[in-house]
Amino acid sequence: MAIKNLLALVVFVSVLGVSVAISSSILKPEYYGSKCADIEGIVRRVTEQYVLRKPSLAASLLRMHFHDCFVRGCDGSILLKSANKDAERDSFPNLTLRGFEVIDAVKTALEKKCPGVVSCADVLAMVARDAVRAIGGPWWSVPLGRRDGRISRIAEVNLPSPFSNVTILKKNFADKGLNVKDLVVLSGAHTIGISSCALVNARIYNFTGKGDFDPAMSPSYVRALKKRCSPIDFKTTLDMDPGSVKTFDSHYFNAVAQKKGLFISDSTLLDDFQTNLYVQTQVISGGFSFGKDFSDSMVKLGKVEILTGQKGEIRKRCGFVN
Ligand code: HEM
Ligand SMILES: *[C@@H]1O[C@H](CO)[C@@H](O)[C@H](O)[C@H]1NC(C)=O
Ligand SMILES: *[C@@H]1O[C@H](CO)[C@@H](O)[C@H](O)[C@H]1NC(C)=O
Ligand SMILES: CC(=O)N[C@H]1CO[C@H](CO)[C@@H](O)[C@@H]1O
Repeated sequence: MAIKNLLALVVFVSVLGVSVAISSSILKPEYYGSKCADIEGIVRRVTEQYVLRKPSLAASLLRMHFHDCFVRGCDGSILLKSANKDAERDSFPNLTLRGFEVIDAVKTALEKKCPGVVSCADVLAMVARDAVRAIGGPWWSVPLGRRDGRISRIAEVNLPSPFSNVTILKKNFADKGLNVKDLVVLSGAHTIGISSCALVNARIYNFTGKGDFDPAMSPSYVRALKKRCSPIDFKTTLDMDPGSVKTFDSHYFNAVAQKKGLFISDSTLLDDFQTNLYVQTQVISGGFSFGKDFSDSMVKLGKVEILTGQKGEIRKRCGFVN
């Protein structure tokens, strides 16, 4: 009876056009409980196998979940392969995505135990969490029950740009139902991982076309970056959070506060009252609330435009629709 009422409510609310908000509350950590035992243990063990051997994978797996959620929602569409090379994963920002083999290994292990039960979108959400945890980051309970999409289009990839200011970024996040706090907290993911000179050279060599650098950057940081990146170097890797790139901590906010944000999208967090206040608070408190805040915002990110109920499918292989 209670379930019937709930379904009626969902149908009613979907008709009103707010199915996103309601369906997201359908996700729950124990979703697979009776359908397959020890899912969480399998995902964690396989993820750890890879990440402990190669810790740099953690950053890419976390970023993969973010990219999945921001394009067509958290529906595993980032994982789909296209023979014509026109899927999300073929787009420019994907070039540095690594770790698809981790997702495949986890999915294979799950399929062996309970075929056709766990969605690839859920696998990705759990792997991102376990990868962060494996390198010393926080742990959060991942609400489950997402279904996999069948569509992945390169033309739809419209991720926040590293060249955007905070006004634009706030809008990008608001469009996904995420607020200003989520923006600054999730930017803290840049406490791990790497980028390359390609995305930074314009900022340090020719910011306004006069051979200058972005005044939002500290001159000593610019000098260090120039040492590593020649003006025609588009390959050499750069740490996102120099000096603390391998551990998931709050050091990123120290870097931003010292004008050592790698991208404009990092530095610009000082330009808005609320994001600036958050940065300074984490610096002063030594990241007092960052772990908890990050966990909360990741759960929200993981609910963006999800497919539930009869929508989508449970993919058998994450790279291909059934
Ligand atoms: C605020 C908007 C954001 C922008 C503009 C942005 C932009 C970028 C860019 C340009 C890179 C470098 C990629 C490359 O060189 O190929 C990067 C790396 C990364 N991003 Fe973001 N990002 C944003 C938010 C996020 C969020 C919300 C997360 C996760 C929750 C995230 C996680 C990461 C990680 C972990 C890396 C390092 C990847 C690696 O080492 O392979 N980013 N980001
Ligand atoms: C942010 O960027 C947009 C687009 O480039 C621009 O129109 C706007 O003026 C910028 N805002 C601020 C506060 O710099
Ligand atoms: C800097 O930018 C200006 C204007 O876009 C361009 O004319 C000049 O060639 C650039 N200089 C370098 C070193 O790239
Ligand atoms: C990891 C991955 O799938 N990379 C692809 C990203 O997109 C380019 C084309 O733009 C492909 O060549 C890569 O294989």
